Amino acid sequence: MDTAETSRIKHVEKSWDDELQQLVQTLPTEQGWVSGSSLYLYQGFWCSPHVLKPLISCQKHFRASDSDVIVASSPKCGTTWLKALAFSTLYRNQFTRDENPLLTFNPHQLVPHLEYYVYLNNPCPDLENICVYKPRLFATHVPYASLPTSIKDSKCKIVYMCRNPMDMFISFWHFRDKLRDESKELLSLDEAFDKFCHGIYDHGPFFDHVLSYWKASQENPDKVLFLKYEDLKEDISCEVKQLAMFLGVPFTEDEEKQGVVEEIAQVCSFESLKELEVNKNGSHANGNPYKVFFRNGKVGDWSSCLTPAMVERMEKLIQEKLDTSGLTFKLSSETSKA
Ligand code: PAP
Repeated sequence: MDTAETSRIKHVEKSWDDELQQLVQTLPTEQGWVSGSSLYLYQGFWCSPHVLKPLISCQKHFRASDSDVIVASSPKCGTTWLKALAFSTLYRNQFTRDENPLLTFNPHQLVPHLEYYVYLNNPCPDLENICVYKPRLFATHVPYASLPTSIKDSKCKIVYMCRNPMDMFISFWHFRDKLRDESKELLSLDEAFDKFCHGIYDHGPFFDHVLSYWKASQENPDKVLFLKYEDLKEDISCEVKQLAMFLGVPFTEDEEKQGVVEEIAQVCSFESLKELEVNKNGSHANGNPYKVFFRNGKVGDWSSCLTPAMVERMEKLIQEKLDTSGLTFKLSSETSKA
């Protein structure tokens, strides 16, 4: 790159940083769950300052193509699982069972996150190089309304994964705890729960996030597939078949007879991913160990952590927020509540 080009890029980056600084000053802010951290309310959802820049870069520059697949989720709703399943289903004919890259790479390496990875340090990343397999598969935590316009306007497909808010909350609190710097303190479960109920956590409010994709899936079921963590736990084969059908790569009769669906379910299961060397001892480029993405992977874990008062508060919120939406959550492996 010549000197003129280098200085042009520096100039663009400087003016972009200035623009961002100005924007940040106009955004409502709240303290995050870890001491010294803050969250900004951007386009109606809360996000950490380090995500704002790549997120806005992505909104400005990402051009979806019709064949792209986007896996979307609110954090801790089963993103890792969905990435593994989408990857293994979509590309199953591009490698043999024993050569599935999932056996040696973490799902987050294989399905890059748009705002946490692809646009993290570069407003114009080389997408073709980042996506080794085709069609391209990306992930995002952004609510539907804030997706880059081309994702909404193109024919690309979106698969959304949600999870009941009580398990999601507990999972998020533990995740924050495991990743925090030892010198920082995490809010108590009580305090964090209160913030969560007010929607204040990365990519919250929870109900706005979930409902944004729920409505999109109802309006356009060919574009947005809405999956629930609890349903996958209950009948993974049925959900994997639905996923494959939605992505336009249905399993053939032969594949079904050969047990390909069950193989995919097995390789992507919590138990098998958790035991892989990469997920036990590997870590992300930012230093975060991959093992933090595999805690216990259960439905109903909240029941041993939340007080009856917390449960009552959340049940009321669920009723109030989901109201007539038609969306329901399974809160444990036995009962189903709206
Ligand atoms: P992310 O949104 O930050 O990428 P995400 O993968 O959604 O994280 O959340 C991790 C949760 O999914 C953990 O839940 P837990 O804390 O309640 O245990 C993790 O255990 C669970 N998880 C990860 N992989 C799987 C899997 N293959 N099957 C089921 N659950 C899984």
